[in-house]
Amino acid sequence: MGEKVDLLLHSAAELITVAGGSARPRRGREMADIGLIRDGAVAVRDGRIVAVGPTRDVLERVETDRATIEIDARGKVVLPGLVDPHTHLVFAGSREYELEMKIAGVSYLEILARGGGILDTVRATRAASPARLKEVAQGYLREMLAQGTTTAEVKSGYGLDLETELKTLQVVAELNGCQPVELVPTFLGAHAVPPEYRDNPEAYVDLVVEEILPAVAGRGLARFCDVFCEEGVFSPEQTRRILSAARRLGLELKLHADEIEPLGGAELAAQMGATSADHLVQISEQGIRELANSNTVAVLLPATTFCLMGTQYAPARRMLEQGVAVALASDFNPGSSPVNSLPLVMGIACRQLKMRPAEVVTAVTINAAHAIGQAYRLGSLEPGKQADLVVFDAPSYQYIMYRLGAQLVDTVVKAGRVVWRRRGMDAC
Ligand code: IZC
Ligand code: ZN
Repeated sequence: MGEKVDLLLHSAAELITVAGGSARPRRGREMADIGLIRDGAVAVRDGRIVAVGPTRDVLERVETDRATIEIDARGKVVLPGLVDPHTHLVFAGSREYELEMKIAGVSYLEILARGGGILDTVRATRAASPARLKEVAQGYLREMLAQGTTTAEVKSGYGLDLETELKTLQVVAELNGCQPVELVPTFLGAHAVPPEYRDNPEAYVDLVVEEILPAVAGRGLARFCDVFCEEGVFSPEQTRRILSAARRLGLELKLHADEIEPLGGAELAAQMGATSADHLVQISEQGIRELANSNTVAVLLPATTFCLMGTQYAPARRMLEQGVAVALASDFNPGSSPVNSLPLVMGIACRQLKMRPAEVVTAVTINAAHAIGQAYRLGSLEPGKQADLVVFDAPSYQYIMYRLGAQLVDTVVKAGRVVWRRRGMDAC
């Protein structure tokens, strides 16, 4: 007699398990190892995976009844639920006018220096009610779920004062559980210097370290602390000070590193034992070596370079050759990446980072889960893990990246429940 199951997905043309990478992130050559099973099946009970394998084997081991939900994935590809390890999801307003400015050649940092960019979103976010912020974020989360994202990291950082940073992280906490996408919160109070502190940025760093961080940590509102370490934003010294304070308060570390100017952010992240170093477009050879010898995951954000109309992308191939563990994320935010579709990011990663489709799959599943400290329970299809999976209407996993911009997601399962299904079009 087999085990009784609640959900049985079977007959997938390709079942991509990405199994075997839960203890440490995959790096170098291991990133192409995605555990492909043809004619694959997954069985789920109480939200967890109980069996994975060829359909024939799984059917022999489990028992179904009328209450079992069956997903026939014939002709389709199944991936672990996609994990987006870097987003700025909670904000008010939008910045489509920056598109015109970028076309006219105005740079991202120039827009910020003029008091626009992040600071424009800060004004709108401070003025928005928590209910409004929640409603707006929920709309974006629906779009993300429909593209296969089942877990996302979310940063604060459009408050830049105690009240609005807490308001933002409270909204993240409320969104967790009232909709299907699981959220992991990060405090990014050091995202920009707010206008009130324009003439004395060091006093804003004092405020973050002495007041805002302790309030966030004390309320258990964030797992990670991040800093935008960039020319004209926060220096490596200020970054080190903020992250050291965060670590003393029990938060884990992340870093916006070497995005526009090479400031040694990758080295700083590796030396401080950060969970991830993100962006890395301008990473140095030394930074690559230090990341390769650390447990820090490199989170690359190629949709951002694309949206900023950059000509230089992060040196992903060099990083992979040197043994860096690479993940990919959307960087969803109203300025540099209004993109929240991971399949689009995956397609850009193939073309601009020259990552192979199998490496890309690892980068948005198990390595992305490592980048937010969730690999022990998410990011692969293995017995014991939470049953988060996405069914793509695609004949092979490479097809997902090949069909740039297409909507191929057929079904999304979160913790064993079907949470999204594609509706058909009325045929003529
Ligand atoms: O709103 O521009 N890079 N932070 C660092 C951002 C982009 C978000 C924004
Ligand atoms: Zn970011």
